[in-house]
Amino acid sequence: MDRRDHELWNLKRRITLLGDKVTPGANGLKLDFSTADSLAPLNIVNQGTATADTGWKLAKPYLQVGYDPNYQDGLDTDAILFLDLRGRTTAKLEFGLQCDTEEGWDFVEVQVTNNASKKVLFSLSGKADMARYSVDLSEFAGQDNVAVHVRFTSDSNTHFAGARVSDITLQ
Ligand SMILES: [Ca+2]
Repeated sequence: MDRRDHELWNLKRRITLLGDKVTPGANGLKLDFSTADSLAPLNIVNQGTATADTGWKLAKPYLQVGYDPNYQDGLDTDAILFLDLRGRTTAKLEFGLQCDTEEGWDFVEVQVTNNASKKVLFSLSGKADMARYSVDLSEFAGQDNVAVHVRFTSDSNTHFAGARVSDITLQ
């Protein structure tokens, strides 16, 4: 990554450190956006043209970008879940996602950062009906500072409906 990108990631990591770190219990963690009153413990970080209105927001029953109206160009909006995975030997993220974006240019991604690295573990672009997806986070089990980023980005032109997340679970 280039210098500016690196600086932005460091900035986001500092902001995230101020937020709630979650230690998933024996039953894991479930964020159900049909019943949630807020996005906590998710931390929303907006860059580019993204604002509280145009970035990820709670629009029951979804965590949502766009959809009535369509999303905007130039978005970089990140819903970050900061995890303490010490004491775990495995970890699996699951979520329901509907997507309608400009294929190849506008993306929903799951990126995971820890003290050492940033990895893209899931990427979806184009049109996809609501479906469930899972991402294996076991390589991060046992670690203290694990940040899971559900990130939506759009380029400088052409936009469609957006992205909707129904729930996020960690098991
Ligand atoms: Ca676009």
